[in-house]
Amino acid sequence: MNEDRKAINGEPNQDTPKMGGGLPVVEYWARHTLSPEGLKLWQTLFHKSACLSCSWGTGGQKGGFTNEVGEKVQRCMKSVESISAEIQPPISTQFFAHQTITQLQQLSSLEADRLGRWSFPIILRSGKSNYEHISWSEIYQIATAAFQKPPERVASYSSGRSSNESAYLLQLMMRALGSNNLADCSDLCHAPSTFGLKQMFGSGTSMVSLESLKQTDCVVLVGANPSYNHPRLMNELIKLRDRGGKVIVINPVREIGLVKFGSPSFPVTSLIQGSEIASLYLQPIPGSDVALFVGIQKSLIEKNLVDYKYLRSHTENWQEVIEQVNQTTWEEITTVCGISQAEIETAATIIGSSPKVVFAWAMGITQHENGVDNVYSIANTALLTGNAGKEGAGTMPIRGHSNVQGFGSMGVTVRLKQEIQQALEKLLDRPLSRVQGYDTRSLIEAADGGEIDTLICVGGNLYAANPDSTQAKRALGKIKTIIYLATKPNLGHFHGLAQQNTIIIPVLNRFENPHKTTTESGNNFVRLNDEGTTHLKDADLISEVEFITELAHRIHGEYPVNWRKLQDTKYVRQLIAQTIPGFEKMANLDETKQEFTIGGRIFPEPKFATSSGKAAMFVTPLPQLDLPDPKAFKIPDSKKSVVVALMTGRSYSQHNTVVYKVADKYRGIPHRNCILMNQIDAEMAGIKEHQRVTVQADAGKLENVEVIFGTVRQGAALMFYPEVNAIFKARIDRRCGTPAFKRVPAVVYA
Ligand SMILES: Nc1nc2c(c(=O)[nH]1)N[C@H]1C(S)=C(S)[C@@H](COP(=O)(O)OP(=O)(O)OC[C@H]3O[C@@H](n4cnc5c(=O)[nH]c(N)nc54)[C@H](O)[C@@H]3O)O[C@H]1N2
Ligand SMILES: Nc1nc2c(c(=O)[nH]1)N[C@H]1C(S)=C(S)[C@@H](COP(=O)(O)OP(=O)(O)OC[C@H]3O[C@@H](n4cnc5c(=O)[nH]c(N)nc54)[C@H](O)[C@@H]3O)O[C@H]1N2
Ligand code: SF4
Ligand SMILES: [Mo]
Repeated sequence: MNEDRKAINGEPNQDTPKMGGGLPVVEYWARHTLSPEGLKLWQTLFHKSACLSCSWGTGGQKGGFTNEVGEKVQRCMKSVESISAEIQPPISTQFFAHQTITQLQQLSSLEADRLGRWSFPIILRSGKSNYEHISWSEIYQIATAAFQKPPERVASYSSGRSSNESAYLLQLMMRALGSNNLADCSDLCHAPSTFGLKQMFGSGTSMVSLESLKQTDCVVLVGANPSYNHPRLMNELIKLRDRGGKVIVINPVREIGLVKFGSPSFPVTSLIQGSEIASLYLQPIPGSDVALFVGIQKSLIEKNLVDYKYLRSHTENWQEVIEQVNQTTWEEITTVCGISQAEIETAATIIGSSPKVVFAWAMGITQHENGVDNVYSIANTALLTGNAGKEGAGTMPIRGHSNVQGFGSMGVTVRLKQEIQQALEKLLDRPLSRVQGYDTRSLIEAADGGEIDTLICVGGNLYAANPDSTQAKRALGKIKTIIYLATKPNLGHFHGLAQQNTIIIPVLNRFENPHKTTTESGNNFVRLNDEGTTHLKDADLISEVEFITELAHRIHGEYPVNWRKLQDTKYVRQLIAQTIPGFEKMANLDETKQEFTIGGRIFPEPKFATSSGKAAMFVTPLPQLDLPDPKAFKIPDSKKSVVVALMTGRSYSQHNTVVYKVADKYRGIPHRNCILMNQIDAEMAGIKEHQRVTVQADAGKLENVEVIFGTVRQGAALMFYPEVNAIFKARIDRRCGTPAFKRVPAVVYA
């Protein structure tokens, strides 16, 4: 890299380690597993259930350390991190008598999580300043009354840590009411992938199984940082490089763990000296991935690396896509994405000459106003090179929560598959409501407009996960009753308060439930989780399944099922097998214990789940990525400032809205209130490293933010959520409602 390019792409600060992973990971493991909590931690790691943390999925019936292809693998330290949080002591019954809601609102995300586990049900009544204990009978009384409202005025939100069984029951309860308001965290996450892939292939999930990934020659990793968020995927990348394959990373930030990673799974060859991950690292402008992929397509055409025979036999609309690419000039492409033609050509050569290529992506692709186009452009590239419908190749959205994909499969979605709709109509013996349900963003808007009376949240943190925290708080404050089912306290429980009654139901987690449950990984693998016990011995907890079925029984009686019988989750699995296509094996999973890959999603040949069997291709317009002038932010003319495309995402030690540690050591960021910037941008605004600045967007500003220089491309910057959600409004991809969390126009000034 010449000096100019180096500066444009940013240089590492002196606190950045030389590689991701490495010994600190092992130290973390050792510290926790050898600590007083160690015994419980080990027991949980060995428990036959899927890891709580990410969608990669580890554990299940074959044991806590086995993956779906039977390999003995490490549970990464993120798994330990998430278990440690769950095995905290209970919050004492006296705690809330002494803590007013105003005091609780002062807590940071980390402090809220550290309060301990929810261990008895509580309520905050309107006009009261403290949460107080509430009896189960009163809970059901309030909740039942709250659901006796017009179906359009009741809603649910969910987060993908719960089980398939609770997801299925939740949607059945809501749809039996006539409500389609099933908002889910996936609306803020991979909805563009689900939407885009469904249009193209007839199936909205990854088409690459773990086995298939092991056959690939090249992974194109776009807008994802698995060294933080899916650590075991790193092992697959290391093995790929070891067998001579290539990894192309596309990310405005040069993430150290994607450059070099020391994996504890390979103590001799990788842990200490690190393994090289990226063969090629491209740092485009945030939000410009369509341009980059159109560039790759253009180069593939020019180098005659397009598989026309494949296009003719297995795709539709390919001519239009090629036509658009031909009409787009190199100048347009390189201006929009900020990557040189030569670098794009290098990427195209690698992709076009690798026999089998997997295209994997996460939030850097989906969380944009053109998130669906981003997905189309990646999948178009796969199709142009014949890389879909064969082993070792295909499109692979890297999903988020450990069971978020299961929630979608179970029908917790505002875009229900027709086959499920029909099966549910048969079960309910009447048509489902045709009123369009609220996804997460439209739920917030509807609540803000006073159109929601009752909300049930099965996990998650609706308040802190959304953009514009002031709006989220106001909107939730107009809902009359909110019922939160949760394992641990979070910001939402203290800021996302209802107008009349806010109820918190303490629930058992995946390894504590008295019954078996199932979860689905991002690789379409369904795992069976054994029953377990909780360390919260004197607590008054309930399983999600028991609460939802009990509530549904009170709302619906025995319609359309005997809800209480479903407290034995075996019967829920039988219902799932009957009504959800691809899940037939659920019917006797309890007997067979045969975990399985869902049918109809992995395509071994280029015959897709569309009506024609061909993949549909879509033209992807290049985005307009101008940033506003500093004047647009109405800061005094005298202030020197710089406008950046602010990416918001995860630090090394957090799980979504829950912060475990303040520092992000692999990016050299010492605490939460920092902005990672390119040195050239900062200097243009007269800002020095470690100086304190204001970062302002269209909904507010954060002050006293410390500037950290790092390997982020010029014009872009990075901050952490949930804190940063205070300052910007939601701009969404209209097709699926996902906010542009990864491109927030913001001004930085001292
Ligand atoms: N430990 C841990 N694991 C997790 C989570 C967690 O919080 N902690 N969260 C889970 C969930 S719900 C999810 S969705 C996933 C999230 O996993 P990721 O998607 O990996 O996480 P993010 O931090 O949101 O963003 C990923 C990357 O996108 C890059 N990026 C930003 N903008 C752009 C862009 O315009 N183009 C490109 N190409 N790249 C861009 C960022 O630099 C960053 O490296 O992880 C899951 N796993
Ligand atoms: N600015 C910005 N905002 C973002 C994102 C971003 O990248 N940038 N990412 C978005 C994404 S990808 C997502 S997925 C959302 C995440 O949004 P959510 O899924 O709504 O939020 P989480 O922080 O994962 O929710 C954590 C809470 O879930 C509860 N919980 C944990 N386990 C269980 C369980 O087993 N059962 C129940 N009932 N509750 C449980 C605990 O109380 C915990 O505090 O945030 C989105 N918001
Ligand atoms: S990669 Fe994900 S599923 Fe596997 S152990 Fe780590 S956090 Fe758990
Ligand atoms: Mo997510």
